[in-house]
Amino acid sequence: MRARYLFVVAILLAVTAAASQAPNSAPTRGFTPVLVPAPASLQVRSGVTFMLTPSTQIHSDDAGVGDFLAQLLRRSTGYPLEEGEHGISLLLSGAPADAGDEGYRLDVSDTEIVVRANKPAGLFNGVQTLRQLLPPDVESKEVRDASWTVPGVTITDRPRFEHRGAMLDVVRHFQPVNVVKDFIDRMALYKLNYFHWHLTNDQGWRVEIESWPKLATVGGSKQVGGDRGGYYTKAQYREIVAYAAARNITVVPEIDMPGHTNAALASYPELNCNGQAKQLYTGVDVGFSSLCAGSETTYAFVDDVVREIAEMTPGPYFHIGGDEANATSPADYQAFMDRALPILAKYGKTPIGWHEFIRTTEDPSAIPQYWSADRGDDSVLGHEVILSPPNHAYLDMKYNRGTELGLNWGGYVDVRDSYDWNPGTFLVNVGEVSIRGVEAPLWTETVVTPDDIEYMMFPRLPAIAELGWSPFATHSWDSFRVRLGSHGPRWEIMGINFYRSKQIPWSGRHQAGS
Ligand code: TNX
Repeated sequence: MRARYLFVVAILLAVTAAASQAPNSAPTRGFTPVLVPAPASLQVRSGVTFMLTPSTQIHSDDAGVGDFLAQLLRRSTGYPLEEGEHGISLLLSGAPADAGDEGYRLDVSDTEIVVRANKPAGLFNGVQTLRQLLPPDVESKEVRDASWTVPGVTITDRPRFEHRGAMLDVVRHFQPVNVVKDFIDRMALYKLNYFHWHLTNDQGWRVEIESWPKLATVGGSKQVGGDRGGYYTKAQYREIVAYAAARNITVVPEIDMPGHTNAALASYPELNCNGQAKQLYTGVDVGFSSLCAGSETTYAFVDDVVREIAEMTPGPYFHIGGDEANATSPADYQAFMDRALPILAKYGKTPIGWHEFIRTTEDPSAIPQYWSADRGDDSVLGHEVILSPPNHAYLDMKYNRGTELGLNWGGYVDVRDSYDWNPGTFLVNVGEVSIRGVEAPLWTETVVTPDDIEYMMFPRLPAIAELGWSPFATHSWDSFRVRLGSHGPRWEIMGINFYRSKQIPWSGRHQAGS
C-alpha cells in the first residue's frame, strides 16, 4: 500500500516537473522562456550552460545550413568558427523518427550543441531555435562584445501544420528585391515556410513575361497614387526563389485572374472583349476588371504566363487568385476556371486560390485560401484549406482606431486577436486534419516603405507563426505575451520598426539564461 502511495507521489512529482518545464509554464529558475514559436517539447538542464568561444567549431552534414549558421555567428561574435567537431554539430542522423521533414532535436550541454534532423529543413529550423537561445546581440550586423551563452536544454520539435505562410502584395506599392529578401528573412526567423508573392493586380504587373513584354514595361509602370512602379526581371525572380529556398521557404507566385487584371488589360488591347486597352489605374478600388472569358486570346495569354512563371518556380503551387471577380458573370467565371485550371495542371502546378474559386472545381487537390471571418462557411469542404481569416491573420488591418496605416474592413487586429484563436476549430465543419495551415497576408494599399511593412508585420507575424508551428497544447496567451516581449530587443538590434502593443510586456534586455 505504502509502496503504491510513493509510486503515485513520484508520478505526480514527475508530471509537475515536466509541466514546469513546458514552454507555456511560468519561467523556471535560471531560465526565461524566449522561444517563438513555442517548441513541442522543452526540457531545461538546470545549471548547464554552453559558452561560445573563439575556439568553437561548427560541423554540418548540410553545407547550406552550416554556412547560414556560421555566417550569422561570425557577423556578431567576430569568432572564426572553423569547420570541426568541437562545438556545434548539425547532423542528418539520429533524429527522432517522428521529427518528419521539418522537425529536429536540439541538445545543449556544457561542452557541445547538437542539432539532429532527418532533412536540411529540420536542421534549419533547429538553427532558428538556437539563434533565439543566444543573447539578442547575436542579431547584430557588427561584432559585439557579449557573453555568448546558451542555456542547457533538450528540445524536440516539429510543426503542427505543413503550410505556414506570409503574403506580400508588391503591386499596390512595388517593393525592390532587397526589401523582399528582408521580408523572407523575417519569415525564416519564425519558421514560416511559404512565401506567397502577390505579383499582379489592377494597379500593376510586377514580373517580366517574355512573350508579353508590355505587361511589365507598361503594366508595371505605375502604382497606387500614380508614382513610378516597377517589376522584377526573370533574373531577379530566380534570385528571390533561390534566396527563399536557402531559408527553407517555397515561393508561391500569384497571378490574380480573371478579376484584378486592369494592368494586363491596359497593356494589351486584345485582352479586352471590346479590343480597346484600359487606362492604367492608380486608385484602390477592387472588383471592376475582368479578363474576357469568351476569347481564345485570353487562354493563349494564360498559357504563356503560366508556362513562363512555372518554368522559374520549383515549388509545386501556383496561386490563381480568383477573388472579388465582381466584373465577371458567374457563368464567365466558371468558363474561365474550366479553361485556366487545366493550364496549371499542364505545367505541373497544383492550384491555390482565394476560396471563392473552389466552387468551380471538383479537383480534390485544389487548395482554397479561406479569407472570410465566417466560421460557418461550408464551401471549402472536401479540400485541404489554408486559413487567412482577416479578423485574425490580415497584416494590413489597423491595430486600433489610432493606427495611421492600414484598413479596417476586417476589424481592428491587435496582437492578441492575431494569436488567440485555434486554426483547428476555426471552421465549424472542417476538422484539423483538413487544415493545411495558416497564412498572414500583407496588402499594401496604405503600406509604402520598409518601415511601414515592418510596423504591420511585427508583432503580429510571430503570432500567426506560432499558431502554424506549435502544438495547441502549448497555446497560452499569458506565456506567449512574455516570450514575444523578449523579442523586442532583438527587433531593435535588427532595426525593425515594430508596433509596441500595450498588450505585450516589452522587455529591456531579456535574455535566455538571465
Ligand atoms: C481584399 S483579401 C482583397 C485585396 C485587398 C484587400 C485589402 C482578398 C482576397 N482581396 O484585393 O487588397 O482586401 O485588405
